Amino acid sequence: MSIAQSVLQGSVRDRQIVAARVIVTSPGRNFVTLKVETRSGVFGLGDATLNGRELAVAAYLEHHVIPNLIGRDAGCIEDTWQFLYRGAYWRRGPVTMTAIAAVDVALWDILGKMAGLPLYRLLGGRSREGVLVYGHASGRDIEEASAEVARFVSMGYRAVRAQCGVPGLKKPYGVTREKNAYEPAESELPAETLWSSPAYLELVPKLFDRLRADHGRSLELLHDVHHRLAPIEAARLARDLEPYRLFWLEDATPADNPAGFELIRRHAVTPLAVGEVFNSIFDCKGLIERQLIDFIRTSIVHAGGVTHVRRIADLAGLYQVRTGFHGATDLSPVTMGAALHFDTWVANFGIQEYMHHTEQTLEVFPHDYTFRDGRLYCGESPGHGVDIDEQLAQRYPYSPRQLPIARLEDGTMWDW
Ligand code: KDG
Ligand code: MG
Repeated sequence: MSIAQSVLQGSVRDRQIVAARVIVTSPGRNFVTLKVETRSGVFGLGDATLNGRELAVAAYLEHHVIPNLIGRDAGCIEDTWQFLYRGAYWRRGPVTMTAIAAVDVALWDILGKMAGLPLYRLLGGRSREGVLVYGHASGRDIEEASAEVARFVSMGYRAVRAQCGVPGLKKPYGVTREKNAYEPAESELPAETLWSSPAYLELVPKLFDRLRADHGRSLELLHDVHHRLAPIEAARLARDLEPYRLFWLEDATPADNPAGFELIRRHAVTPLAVGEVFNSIFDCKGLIERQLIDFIRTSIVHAGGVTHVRRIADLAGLYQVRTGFHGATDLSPVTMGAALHFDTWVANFGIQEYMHHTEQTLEVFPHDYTFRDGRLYCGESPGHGVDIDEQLAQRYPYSPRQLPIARLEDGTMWDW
């Protein structure tokens, strides 16, 4: 009997989890991967990377999750999710939900491989051919940022996020020296950056005025504030940017207090995206139900995997809020693979963030997704279509890195 036949005929013995391991590797940047193995020899991979806090998730998996997995039926994805979430007295939080996501995605991968079906078909099948993605253009000044946008357009991108240096500020968020490579977690202890909301608020409308003049009206343009503004400042920026028709303005103010977004909505019709740091449907619920946002960015890796993010997307769909998953390079190719299957299926898809992983990263994680004409296409291999070369992974030992912090000129701590 083939593996696929045995699954369809319900061979619990074949599906039993016999081993699970955490693989930490740093091919260009740090990644944590969970490998779950079944008695039949079929294995699944889940991403467990939480930038700057990698070993916290690895330890949670090794000490508190893996011992519970051994002997379980890999096919009981929902029950395993509920066991890890409801069964734990201490719930939620980025570390726990990233660990649960790693297990969940690995189990969906196993199910796909055993059934001989790509993940998007298990979810309900194709809703679109390719997945619209946005790339990251950044420049030290407006001139350079516009030239970078042009470079992305020439590569086929239909949507580009644009960030730009702020005069007088060293290292503002999102501005990189190396083309295509964005990695803010660059030192063992957090680097200090300077922030000034007034200088930034003066600059950003000028940036988008120039981008529309240089690149026309049809290109989709996005911008990430990275939680730096107070609600009333965010409202002003969203209003000032209205003439430039942004696809979205991201993380305009911290979402700890969702009511802050009411102030933005009262003053502007610029679409808002929020949620890359969320890890539960309860973080999203108020913003979605009160229609305070237009795109939800919560990612599969940081919010409990396919099983939980599917519930978030369904809730969002009721309010015409669309998905726009986080896709920075600190989410491994395993997350990108799973996200692309999800994006290919989900009814209320909006856009997918896509930053290029380095060649080193891509060699360690062989994958079957491809980029063409501004869209990513998931492959047809069973599961999520991303593997890990464990031998190669061993050549890149963990290298501790933390994300930067931001301070105002007078030394006051700020949101980075
Ligand atoms: O680890 C932090 C990064 O993922 C974050 O800074 C990237 O804001 C980000 C984005 O929109 O991709
Ligand atoms: Mg962001």
